[in-house]
Amino acid sequence: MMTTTSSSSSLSCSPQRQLWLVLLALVIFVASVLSTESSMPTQNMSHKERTELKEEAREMFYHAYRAYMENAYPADELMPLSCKGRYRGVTPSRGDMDDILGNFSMTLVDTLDTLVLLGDFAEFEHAVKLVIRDVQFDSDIIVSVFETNIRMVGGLLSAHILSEYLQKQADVMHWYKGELLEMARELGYRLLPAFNTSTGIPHARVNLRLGMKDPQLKVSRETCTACAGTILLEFAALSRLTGDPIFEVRAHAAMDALWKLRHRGSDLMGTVLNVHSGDWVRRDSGVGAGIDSYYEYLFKSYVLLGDDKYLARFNRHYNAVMKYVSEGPMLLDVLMHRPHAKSRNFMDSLLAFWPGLQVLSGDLKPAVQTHEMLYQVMQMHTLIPEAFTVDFQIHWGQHHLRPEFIESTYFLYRATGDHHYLQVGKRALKTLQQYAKVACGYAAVSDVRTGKHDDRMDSFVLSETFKYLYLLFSEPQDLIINVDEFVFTTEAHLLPLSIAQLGNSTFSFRQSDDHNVLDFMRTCPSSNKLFPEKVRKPLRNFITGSCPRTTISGSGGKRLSALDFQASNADHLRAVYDMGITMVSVGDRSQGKVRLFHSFYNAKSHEEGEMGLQFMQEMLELTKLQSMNQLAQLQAVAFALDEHLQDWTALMAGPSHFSPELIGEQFVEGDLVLAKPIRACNEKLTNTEEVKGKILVAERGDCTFVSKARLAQQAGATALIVCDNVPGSSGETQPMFAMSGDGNDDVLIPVVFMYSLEFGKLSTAMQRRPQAPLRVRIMQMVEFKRWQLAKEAHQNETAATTTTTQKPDKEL
Ligand code: DMJ
Repeated sequence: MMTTTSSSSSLSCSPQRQLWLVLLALVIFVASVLSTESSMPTQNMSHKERTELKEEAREMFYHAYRAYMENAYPADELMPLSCKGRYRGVTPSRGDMDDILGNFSMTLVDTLDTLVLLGDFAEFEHAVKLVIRDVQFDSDIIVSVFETNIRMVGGLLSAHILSEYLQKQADVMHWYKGELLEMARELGYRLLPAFNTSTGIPHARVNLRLGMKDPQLKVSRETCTACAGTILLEFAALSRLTGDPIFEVRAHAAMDALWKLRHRGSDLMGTVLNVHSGDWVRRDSGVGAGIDSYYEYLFKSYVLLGDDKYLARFNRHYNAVMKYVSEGPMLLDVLMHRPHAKSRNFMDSLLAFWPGLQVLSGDLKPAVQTHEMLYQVMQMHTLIPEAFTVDFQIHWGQHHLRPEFIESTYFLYRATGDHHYLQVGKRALKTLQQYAKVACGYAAVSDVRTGKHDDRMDSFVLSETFKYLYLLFSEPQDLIINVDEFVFTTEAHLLPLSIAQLGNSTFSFRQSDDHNVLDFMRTCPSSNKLFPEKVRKPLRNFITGSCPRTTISGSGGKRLSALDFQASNADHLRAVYDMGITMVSVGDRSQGKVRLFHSFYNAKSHEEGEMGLQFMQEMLELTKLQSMNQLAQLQAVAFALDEHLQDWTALMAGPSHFSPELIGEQFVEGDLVLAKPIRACNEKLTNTEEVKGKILVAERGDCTFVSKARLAQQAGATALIVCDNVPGSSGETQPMFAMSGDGNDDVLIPVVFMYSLEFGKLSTAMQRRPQAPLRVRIMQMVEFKRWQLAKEAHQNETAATTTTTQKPDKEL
C-alpha cells in the first residue's frame, strides 16, 4: 500500500526559477516499492557482479566439459565420481534409464551449441570435427526415441545451423559441408520405424540398427505423452533443412493422433498410452513428468512453424491446466476424466519448466507465482528435490542438476528485467558450486537431505543447466547470436525462426481443418487473432517488448512512465536518476519505504528534468489510485470481541472472481461452522444439516476454490470462507489475491479467502466461546471502516448530547 505526501516551496516562483533554482520537494513515500506484490525490494545486481557470475557460469561449464572430454569421451556420459565414461553394454546397466544411451557420444553432441553461445568457436570447430569423425549410429542398441530425438537429432541440427551461421558471420569452418545435417537425417531414418503404429503415435523405443524388428520390442506398446509429443520441432527442422518431408509428416501425424486422445470433457491428457489402441494406460494429468514437453511443443510448434492449429490446441490444454491442475502457485495432477479429483499430493521437479512456458505464452502472473513457490522449495531444501509434497516436504530426494528451474528463471528475467531473478540465479549457481562440484565435473545428488553424490552427470547439465545460467547473466551484446531469433527446443537447442520461411511442400497450413481453430475464430474478440499478436511479436524480439528496457529515457528514447516503472529494474533506476530523481530508503528497510526527490539540478538535461517532473506527478496519481483500488477490493471478515456485539474487529480477506461481490452497504452475517471434511472436496458434506443458513469455513487444497463454493451452496451455506493451508501465511506479508473460478457464474453465495494468520485469529475467537457459535459479518473492508467511523461518530454524538443535556441539569 502506498501513501504520499507532497510539498513544494516553488509555487510562488517564476517558471524559470521553478525550473532551475528550486528543489522540487515532491516527497513520495512508496511502500512496497511500487510493486503491489512484494513488500521487500530486491537488491539490484551491479554490472560487475553480473559479469563475474557470467564468468563463473562459463567456468562451471568448462570444468564439466573438460572432465567429460578428458575422461569420458567418446562415451555418452561422464561418471563424475568414477571419473570415467558411461558406455551402454559395458558399464553395469541401470535398467530402463540406460535407454538414453546409444554409444553415440551424446554429451558432446548435446553440448555443441553451448560452445557457440560461449563464443568458443575454436573448440566448437574441434568438437564438430570429432563428432563427424567418431560418431556412428549403426549399433544393435535399443534407445529411447524421445531422448535420441531431443538430445541427438536436436544437438546435430542446431550445431549444423550454427556451423553455417559461423561460416557466414565469422568467416570460419569453410571446410564444413553439411555433414552434421546428414548425420541428423541418418539418425532420423533410424527412428522412423518407431512411427509404424496403427495410431501413428511412435513407440517409446527403437533399435538403432534393427528398427522395431528387435525381438525385445515385440511386446512394446506403451509410451508417455511427452515421449510421443516432443518430436515435431526437430523433425520439422530436419524436413525443411533436408527437403525430405517424411519426418515432418510423421511428427504432425503423431501430434494429430495425440490431440484426438484428449478427454473431450476436460481437455486434459493422461501420461501413458497404448500406441496401437490409443487407450490411456495412466490417466493422471499434470504438467510434469510424462507430459511436460508435449505442451511445450504445441506452443513452440506454433511459434516455429506458424501453424495456428497448434496454438489453438495449446490454448485448449492451457485453459484446462489452469482450471483443474493449477491450485494457486501449485500444479497438482488430477485425473483427466475426473479433473476435480487430485490424483497425487506431490509435484515433481520437471514441472519447473512451466513458468518459463507461461512467460512465452504471455501469462506472466501465474509464472511469477509458481516460480516463487519453487524458489521457496529450493531455499527450504537447498536443492529442489526430484519430487516434493503439497506441504513442500521431500517426496523423492534426488537432485539431478536439472535445468528447468534455471530455465524459468531466465525467461522470467528476460520478461520482467527484475533483478530478483538474477539473485535467484546467483543462489542456484552458488548452490551447485557448493553441493555438486567434484574434482571430475559436477555430480548429481542422491538425496538432498544428506547431500550424498550420485555417479552421474547427465548431458543436459552441459546442454541446458549451464547454458541457461550463462544466458541469465549475459547481456545481449555478449552473445554472438541474437537468441531472440531462435526457439529453444526442450533440450535448449537453438532452431531459427527463419525455418518457417523454408516452407514445407507436403503440408499446407491453410489446409488445417481443425474445428478447434474455428472455435477460437468465433470468440469475440477472437483469441486466435489477439493471442498470436500478443505472443509472436514479443517472441520474435524475445519478450523485450513487455517491459521498457534500455532506451527509456534521454533524448530520442521512450519516456519512462510511473506506471511502467519497476524499482528492481536497473535500467529504470538509471533512467529515473537521469531525470533528476533520487530515491532514499526511509525507516525500516524491510518495509520497503522509499522517498523520491526530484530536482532539476540533478537531471541530465533540461528535457529529462521535465520528464522527471511528469514522472513525479504520475507517481502521485498512481499512489492514490493504487491505495484506493486495493482498499476497494479487500474484503473484511468482522466479528464482535464482546458479547454485546459492540466492539468489532475486522480481519482482511480476499474476494473471488466467481461469486457475487459485496458492494457498499451489502454484507452477509451469520454463525460460523466448519466443513466436514474440512477441505470440502467430497461429493457431499457430512454435516449438511448443521451448515444450513450458516457461513461455512473450508480449508484450501485438494480441489478448486469454485468446487468448494458449489458444495457450500448445495449444503445451504449463506457464504464461504476458504482459509489457507500454508501455515504462517498472512496478508500482511504477501499480496492478497482474488480466487479464480472456471468461467461459470452458478455460485450465488459470497466467497472470500483468508490467509492462515488472519484465520488463526478467527479460530481463536471461536475456541474462546466453544458453547456458542461465532457470529461474523463479511463485507468490503472499506465499508467496515466507514461503518466503524459512523459508529464512533454516533457514539461521540450521543456522548455529546448526553453531556449537553446533563450539563443544565447539573447547573440546575
Ligand atoms: C531434458 O532432457 C529436457 O529438458 C527434457 O524435456 C526434460 N528432462 C531433461 C532435463 O531435466
